[in-house]
Amino acid sequence: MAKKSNGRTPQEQTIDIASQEMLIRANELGYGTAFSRADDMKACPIGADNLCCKICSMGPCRIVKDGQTGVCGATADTIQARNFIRMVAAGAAAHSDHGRDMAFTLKETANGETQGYIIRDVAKLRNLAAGYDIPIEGRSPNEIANDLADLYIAQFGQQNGTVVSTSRAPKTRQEVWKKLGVLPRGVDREVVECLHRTHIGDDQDAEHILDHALRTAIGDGWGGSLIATDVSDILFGSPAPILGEANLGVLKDDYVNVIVHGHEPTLSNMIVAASQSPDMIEYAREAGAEGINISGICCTANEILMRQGIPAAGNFLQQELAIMTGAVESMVVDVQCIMQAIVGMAEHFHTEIITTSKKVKIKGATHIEFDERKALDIAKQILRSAVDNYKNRGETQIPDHRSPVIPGFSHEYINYALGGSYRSSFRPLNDAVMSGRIRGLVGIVGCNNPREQHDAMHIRIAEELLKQDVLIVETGCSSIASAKQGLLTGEAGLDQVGPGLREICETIGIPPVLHMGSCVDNSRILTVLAQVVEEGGLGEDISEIPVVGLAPEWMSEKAISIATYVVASGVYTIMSGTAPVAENPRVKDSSIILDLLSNGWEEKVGAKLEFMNEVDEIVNAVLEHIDKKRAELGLPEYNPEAFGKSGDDRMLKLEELSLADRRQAIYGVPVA
Ligand code: SF4
Ligand code: MSK
Repeated sequence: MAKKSNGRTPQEQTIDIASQEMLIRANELGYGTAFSRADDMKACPIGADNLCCKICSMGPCRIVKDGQTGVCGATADTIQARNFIRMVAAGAAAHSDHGRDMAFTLKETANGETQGYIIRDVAKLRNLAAGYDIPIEGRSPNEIANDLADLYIAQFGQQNGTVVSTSRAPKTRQEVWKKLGVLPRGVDREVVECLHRTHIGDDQDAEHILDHALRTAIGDGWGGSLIATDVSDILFGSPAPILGEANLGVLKDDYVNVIVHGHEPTLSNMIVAASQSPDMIEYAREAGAEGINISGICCTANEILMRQGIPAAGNFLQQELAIMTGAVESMVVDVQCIMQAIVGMAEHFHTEIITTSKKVKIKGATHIEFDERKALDIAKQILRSAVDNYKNRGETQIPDHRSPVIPGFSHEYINYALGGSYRSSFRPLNDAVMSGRIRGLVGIVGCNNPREQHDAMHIRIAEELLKQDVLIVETGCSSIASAKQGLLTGEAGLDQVGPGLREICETIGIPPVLHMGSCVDNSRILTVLAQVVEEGGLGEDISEIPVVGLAPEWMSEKAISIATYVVASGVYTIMSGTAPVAENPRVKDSSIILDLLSNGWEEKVGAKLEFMNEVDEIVNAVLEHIDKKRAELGLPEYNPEAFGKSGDDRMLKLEELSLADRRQAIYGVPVA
């Protein structure tokens, strides 16, 4: 475990200054981290291209030269397509199982079987239910929620028909899917079929395999993930802007620090509530602390940051680094993106790792199983154990770095922000794109990967696009990267953005990068795009909007599923870092899969999936695509000179002038 990195310097490993401080400490103490392990472990070149197969015991087979096949005769493109769809299946399963659990929690809450949960967003519940023809008039929220939960639970095991929430995509998009035969029947059914098709001796046509990848991913984005987001909003409230902070400096020396890490909002929200209860505060004070300080890592951080303003301690690659501060009493984890290495790191300190999901145990961690029926009791049990551990704390080193952040731009809030409750609408957004003040829209999502410089791609791409008047929405670890760099506050980012985008941000009062939640909340981006289409003026389908999806530092199978459903929805998408399938110059057939994912999918669903590694190359591809879509819509060519002469900026400049000059500037002619 204790190992010094043989590779990059901390400054080369991450651009985040707080993380650099912790990596210097890791090197001094001789502790290994994901960064040093990535430096020390050379990736297998055949696996990196996804040109190996171990689906049956006639293999494992490795394709390393032209014309070579597996023992069964499987060609390079078949093997790569099978590996790709299995990643989609795993990613869709993770998101959707989360969605299923949320739907069961809604059902139990509606029937009074949970402890501490209530239906918080009755308006969203009623809107959604009405959209699915569930009667709402004269019925209590619990009655409506019970029916909506039943409908949602049924979508997972449904055998025939269509996953009901796909009806929230634009009609034109639904037609594309229907024609192609990729409307998902049931979320689970499509995942199971991925595994069946890729068993030895089944589907051996790469294009046909990838068609099913689209179907499975649509079942994730417009099914399981959308259900997870809907239910989280109903139970915990739809996010709206709120002030928070991000980075390791949110940990507090004189408080009991508890970090929640993973993805599900159910336990983390209850831990936040319990930490604010007088009995728990008193318990912490009796132990000599000022109170209990909750913060988050990864998407659990996003869930409580965007709803309650609870600070984010960091993103994916900071989970070990947070423990290295020596100030964390407990790290409470649920599902997804939890590195086994945190248990080993915690052994050097006093931190207790607590697993809570029925599905996740880690050897060496304490397991306190979460049960929604006793949610508050379990949350308090976990906090008491953290307080009891406070006395074991040794020397601490908390980096003094944290940035303010304004998260919470749900689809519903954007609607409200643009038109108020009287006339909520996406019209101003569409108009801003049509006029060219906003050149186009980009979603930057996804993870960190220690094989890249931590946070660097997310930030460099975002900074370049903001200068080009591109409005950015972000989720997951990408949004935490931007939060740490101060891009998610109103004023801080505005001196870095183009003139047209700046006018819009100043007028509406929004940051140029909008935080839209956790990685399961990429479904929010889908519904935003559906509403942009519905509002009119930017095409009849999502594929006509000047929009691009980016996953710069992806690492998880969920990211592959996300990229696939974003493309299936009609959005050109670029992933960078390690490509899940790559071309090997010695294996001619290995180019087939890349062509199917780009040109093949463009023909089928109107959007490509591509892989690029250089910031300039990515930014140019994004702008080229946005400008192409603008031209196809007949919109004016992007011209930054045309804007930036109205709004606050102009007024501020006017104030600097003498009265005569001010009149000249306003009226355009000298005025006595
Ligand atoms: Fe090899 Fe074919 Fe078996 Fe894969 S399925 S391991 S290619 S024999
Ligand atoms: S947590 S999937 S590292 S975004 Fe959602 Fe971050 Fe990627 Fe996990």
